[in-house]
Order: sequence, then structure tokens, then C-alpha cells
Amino acid sequence: MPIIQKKPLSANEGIKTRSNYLRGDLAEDLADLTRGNISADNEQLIKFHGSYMQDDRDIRSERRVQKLDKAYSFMIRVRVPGGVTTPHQWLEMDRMSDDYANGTIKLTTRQAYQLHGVIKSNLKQTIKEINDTAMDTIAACGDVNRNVMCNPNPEFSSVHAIASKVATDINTHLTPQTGAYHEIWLDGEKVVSSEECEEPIYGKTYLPRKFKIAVAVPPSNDVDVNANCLSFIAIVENGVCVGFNIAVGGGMGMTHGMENTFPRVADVIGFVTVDQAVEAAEAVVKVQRDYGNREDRKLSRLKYTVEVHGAEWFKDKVNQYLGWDMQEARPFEFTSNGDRFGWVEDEEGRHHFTLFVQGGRVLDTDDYKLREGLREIAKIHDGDFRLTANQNIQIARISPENKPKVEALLESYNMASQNNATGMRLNSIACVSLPTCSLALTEAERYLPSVITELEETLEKAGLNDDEIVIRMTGCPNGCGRPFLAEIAMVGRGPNAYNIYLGGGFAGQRLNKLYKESVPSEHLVNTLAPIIWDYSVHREEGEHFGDFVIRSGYVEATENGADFHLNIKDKAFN
Ligand code: SRM
Ligand code: SF4
Repeated sequence: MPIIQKKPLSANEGIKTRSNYLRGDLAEDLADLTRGNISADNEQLIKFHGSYMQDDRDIRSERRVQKLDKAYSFMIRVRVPGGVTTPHQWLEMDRMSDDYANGTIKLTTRQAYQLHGVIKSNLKQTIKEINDTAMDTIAACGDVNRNVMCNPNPEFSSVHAIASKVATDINTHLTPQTGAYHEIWLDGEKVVSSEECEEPIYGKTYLPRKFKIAVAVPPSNDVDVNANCLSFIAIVENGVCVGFNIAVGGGMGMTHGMENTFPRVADVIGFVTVDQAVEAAEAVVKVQRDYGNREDRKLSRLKYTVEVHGAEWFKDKVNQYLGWDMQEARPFEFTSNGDRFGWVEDEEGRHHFTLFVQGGRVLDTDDYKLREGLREIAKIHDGDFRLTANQNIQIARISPENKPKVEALLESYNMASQNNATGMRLNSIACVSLPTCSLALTEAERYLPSVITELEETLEKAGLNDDEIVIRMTGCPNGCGRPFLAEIAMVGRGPNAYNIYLGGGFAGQRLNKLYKESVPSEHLVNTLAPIIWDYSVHREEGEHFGDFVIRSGYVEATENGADFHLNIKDKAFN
């Protein structure tokens, strides 16, 4: 039986209930162009449709002084299941980034596209044109299942084909059924119908909170299973994908000063065959729908449902909802959570090139015409593109005949050389943060590159240029760049101040731990550089940085989420 709610439900539950399956008065509000924003309720509802209202924070205070409204615009997130997207879709995103957005494409940490800076009067047309390219934005955000991630893994293309199909099938199966999306954005006809027709899986209040699914193909953990509510870990026996282990309860977001919020690694609770995967996903979603916390949105992610009730309880519930028992989980091993850059040939003889994209931001600068270069490749490309979970891009499934042409463009646009960056830079992630993110406490995407440049002086002297060190920066502790799984993380604490966390596992298998709190920006490098130097001198053969800092006593290991805040010593910065 579902839990009886004792405290009042969160305000968002009321918004969802009143919305008539995500309609609210969003259509009318969007049509009102006398103002650049939308109402507070619609600001919540529009997320389910794949958009966030934002404002340019760089000019917020200046506009306040001038007694002007905030400079409102909208971010649009486009779902790309498994990150697989066609050259035509790429070209259309590229065009729309100029026609309607700020001239950049953001490749996200969940293999999606984002456009920033779309003004209200262009929002509907942009979303319509995105749908014209056979992509959509519904459920890219909101209290529903989001874009399902999948490892691109070209080396094992038959395994990837299965993993990718499962990711797409789950994505489709868990897409909200409401007619609201078509009515509002695509001028679809209004149909009045029942809950069974509108939302057979979610019901009228959808899920307590956002829900995230990833499909991983070991040994790569590039999708970071421990940051996902639900993960499918491919089990490959004799070269064949026989099914998936099911892991539940991973997640990143926490709030500074609230120790009952924490990142958490997932629990592996069973194994299902390939054919059972979609059904298993639905069962897990339904358990969360019925037992997740709907009172306090800070405690409503699936990770807290698992933490509160225990993994065994959760497994029993899933079996109960399935009506049959999952099998025992099977052995697997992850060896890294980064991307493998450069060329790979798959078993079908097709070629794949993974390109490093700093911060996932595709734009043209005076020195580096990345957007133009990718546009030229898309024009002649006979395969597909795959957005990686680490904000990079794979030019995938290139035919042997086309490979020389792609190679020539990679050279002429100076793209290939980007992959010669240090192992630290290639393993870096920065979330969007300022100026668009409303929750940012400080910089991330615009700042991490220069922090790495300064750290590279130490890496060079220490002979660590090629060593892979996973480093991530976010502008706040919500964890969009999955910082708590990094070997080094800098997490915004306030304006120009960061908490430094150390000791995440290189394969994303272990959370890190707070090392220093509220470190001013100008002291990040001189705090980290001596530890990196120490690592170069005292590491053991093959030892990763995250393991070294624990063995050397800089931090204690975090076993799981509940002890993330424990055993922290000398955290004050001085
Ligand atoms: Fe995120 C909210 C950007 C991946 C945890 N995230 C936001 C918002 C929408 C801010 C807001 O609510 O107003 C950010 C928009 C910034 C902007 O201007 O674009 C934002 N999140 C992103 C992206 C674009 C970061 C990036 O640089 O790539 C990623 C988009 C992924 C996608 O395509 O769907 C992104 N966010 C993540 C991840 C990583 C992941 O899923 O692998 C996490 C941590 C994993 C997890 O969910 O536990 C993440 N985002 C959050 C949270 C904290 C949720 C929580 O459990 O507390 C918030 C805030 C919230 O939901 O209240 C948030
Ligand atoms: Fe914004 Fe914080 Fe997410 Fe960065 S981690 S994008 S600052 S919500």
C-alpha cells in the first residue's frame, strides 16, 4: 500500500494536480507578448515541456538599478535518447542556434542538446521546428523520466545496438502521454480524456521529482550509473548482451548546510533479460511514483526512497509490481567513467571519432571555429553523431570511403588537435552555471578552463600531462556536472568561493569527500597543486589520484551517501 502522507504536499504537487495534465494556462500565457516572462505556476509546468525560464544574470543587477525587468529568455532542452542524432538534426540545431538562440549549442551531461537565450516570442516556433526534425522536448525536464542515456561504445557495435535500442524503447515507453504538448506547441486538437488515456503510467500528479535512467556497457561507466535513479548495466557473455543488472538509487544533488541531503551511489538489486528491461523500468518508476516523498522536494528523489526503506525493501517492491522476481545480479566491472578520444573502428568496419568539446559548448571564436567545423562535417557525414555523457561528441559510423574527408575537415578546423589536451582537461566537466542558470552560486563553465590551464603548469613539471585525472566544477551543489563522483571537484559555495572535494573513484564507483570549504577562487590552484605534486612523487604503480588522496590521508573514503558528510577533518580554508 502506498505510504499515507502525513505532512502537507509540496506546492508543486498542487500545480501538477490543477494543471489538467500539464496544460494549465500555459498556451494563453505564451500568447501574451506584452511581457517576456510567464507566471510562477507556468514556470514550473513548462519544465515538463522541456524549457526553463531564465534571465541573463550578467546584467541582472544593472537592469535592477535601471528599474528594468530582468532580461528574460528561455532555455530549451532537446531529448536525444542514447545521444544518437543525425547529421540533418545537427544542422537544424546549428541553424536554430543562430535563428532563435544565442549562437551556441550546449551538449549536456545527459547526452541532450540545449539552446539558450530563446525569447518568449520565438519559443513556440523553435519547439515546433525541433519537432519538425523528428526530435522533441517533452519530458526533457520536469517530474518525469528524462532523456535516457546510453554508452556509445563503438568497439562492440552489436552490444551497443542492443543497449541503444533498450534506451530508446524505455525513453519512448516512459514519455508522458498527455495531449498537452501537441496542443500547446504543435497546434494539435484539444482532446478531453480520462486519466487512463492521458497518463497510464504516471497518473495526474506524475512523479514526486525528476527521474533519470542510464544504460551502461561495462567496462565503461561513461554514463555514471551512480548519478542515476535507475541504471541498466549490460551483461555481456561470450560477446552477446544477455541482459542487464538493475541498479537503483544513485544521485548527486544536495544542499549546503543540510546534512540530510547527500549524493548517493546506487544499489544493484537484480538482473533482467533484454526483453524484460522496459517492463522493469516501468515497475521501478511506479514504485517511486507510489512511495517517493511528495512533501519535501529536497528529499523526494528516488535515492532517498531507497535510503529510507533500504535496497532489499525496494527490490521486493519492484518484484511485487512486476509480478515476477528479477534474477540475481551478475558480475561486472567498470574501469573508467571518461570518454575514449580519437579514432576507433568497430566490428562492422565503420569508423568513429570522439572529439573533446570543452564544457560541451559548441560555438565559434576567433581562434577556433568548432561550430563551423562540425557544420561542414555534418554536411558530408554518412553516419550519425553521438553526444556523450561527458559533454563531448562522437562523429560516428563513418564509412571507410568518407573517413579521409572527415579527417581532412578535422585537421583544417584544428579540431583533431583538441584531443591532444592534458589527461586532466580531457576528463573535465563543467556545468552551465552563470550567466543562465538561476541556481548558480558562482562560475563553472566559464571558469574551469582557466583553472585547468593554471594546474597544467604543475602537471607539466610533475610529468603528469597524460595522466587521466577526473576533475569537475559546478556552480552549486545540485551536481549537474556530477562533481561528487570526481577525483577532484570544485563545487560553488558562494560568489567566487568553492568547496573542494577529493577522492572520488576513477570509474565513478565511489563518492568523494569534502577537503576544504569555501576556498576563494584565487586559492583553488595553490590548494590543489601541492597535492597533485605529492601524487606525482608518492603514487604507487597504476594508482589513480582519487585512491592516492585517500591512502595519503587527505580525505577519508566515502562508503556511501549517508556517510558523505562524516569524517571530515580540518575542512575550514585558511
Ligand atoms: Fe541539472 C537543475 C543544467 C544534468 C542535478 N540543471 C538544473 C537547471 C535546470 C537549473 C534550474 O533548475 O533552474 C540547470 C540549467 C542551467 C542552464 O542554464 O542550462 C541545469 N543539468 C544541467 C545541465 C545542462 C548541465 C550541463 O552543463 O550539462 C545538464 C542537463 C542534462 C540533461 O540533458 O537532462 C544537467 N543535473 C544534471 C545532472 C547530471 C546527470 O543527470 O547525469 C544532475 C545530477 C544527477 C542527479 O540528478 O542527481 C543534475 N539539476 C540537478 C539538480 C539537483 C536535483 C536534486 O536531486 O536535488 C537541479 C535542481 C533541482 O532539480 O531542483 C538541477
Ligand atoms: Fe546550475 Fe548548479 Fe546545475 Fe550548475 S550545478 S547548472 S549551477 S543548478
